[in-house]
Amino acid sequence: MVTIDLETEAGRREALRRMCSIRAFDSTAGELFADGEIPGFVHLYIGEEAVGVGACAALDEDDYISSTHRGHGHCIAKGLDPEGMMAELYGKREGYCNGKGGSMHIADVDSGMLGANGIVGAGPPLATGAALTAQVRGEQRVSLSFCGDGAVAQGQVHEAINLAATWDLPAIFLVENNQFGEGTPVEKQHNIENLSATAEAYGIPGITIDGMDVTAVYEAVSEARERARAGDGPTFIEADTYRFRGHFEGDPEPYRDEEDVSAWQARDPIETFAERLIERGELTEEEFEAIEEEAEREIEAAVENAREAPEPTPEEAYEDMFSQPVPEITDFARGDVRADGGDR
Ligand SMILES: Cc1ncc(C[n+]2csc(CCOP(=O)(O)OP(=O)(O)O)c2C)c(N)n1
Ligand SMILES: [Mg+2]
Repeated sequence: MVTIDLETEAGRREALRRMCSIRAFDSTAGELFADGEIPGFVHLYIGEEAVGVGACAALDEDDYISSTHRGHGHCIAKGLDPEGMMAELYGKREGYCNGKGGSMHIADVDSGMLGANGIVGAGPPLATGAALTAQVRGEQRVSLSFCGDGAVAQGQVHEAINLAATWDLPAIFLVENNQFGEGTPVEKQHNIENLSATAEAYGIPGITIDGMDVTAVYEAVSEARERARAGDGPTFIEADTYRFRGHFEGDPEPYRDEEDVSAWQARDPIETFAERLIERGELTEEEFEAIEEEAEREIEAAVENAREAPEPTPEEAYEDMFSQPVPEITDFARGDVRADGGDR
């Protein structure tokens, strides 16, 4: 069963709501970062919401995703709670990774979110691994990895696709072609016009779709998921999209023109989807505004909660590092031994 059924009116409204939630989360995260209120770095997903939401809507709750350094949208699309995410950005104990991950390392295995990742191209091998687990265990789970156009030039991405293709693993490789890897335009990174042509080398289907259209993403991922579940192996999907903000907050963006940004902004995935729903008589302008306002309130509440939430204690820095406790580290954290192993 898909998480959000875009064939239904309620499903379409939920997809719109989730896209608005991502927009509100990342707009706020950008402001908080600029104000110096949250540590680390933030890469915003604004403009790319239709990719994350369309893809995760087509997945089951039990399916897995792996993400990127630009992962807030993937988390919300997969159903993670903005409150736990915001607390994570603030480095608080209530965060999804107890405040140790921050923006680029939010993970929640229970929700099928295997992790955002600061290492470009590190997501596809995780998805291939999870898909292999499902195949070995005879489970029906599918794993989808999001990665960027820049990541497609990474060796480990090709190893991951090759293995998944060769073993017919239930995986989906979804490339978010947002036209740039940092400040390098996609045509200066690759010698092929459509990145989906990569699929040919691995003998799997490859398609390029409009990543600004949540329905197009949903349909492509639904088909890929059916194929994966039938045991026919992975699909490579390239979703053409655009990041409306800089690579990171504070990026002076010398590599692109205002006109290009405006042309893509005119195809805003939230506005265009809402317009379509209004044209169909499923939504009114007032209802759309109410959805946007509710999303903003939800994120404001998440910020308030994160501000009030307790800081982790220094001792907690040594927890959650290994799945099995390492005695030397635990003893060190307790203050029983010195860093060089000697007694205190
Ligand atoms: C292995 C590795 N190389 C380089 C970097 C530095 N880096 C961070 S994001 C980025 C660009 C990635 O571009 P893309 O995959 O298109 O993702 P986008 O930022 O456009 O979403 C680079 C080079 C990194 N984090 N990891
Ligand atoms: Mg990119």
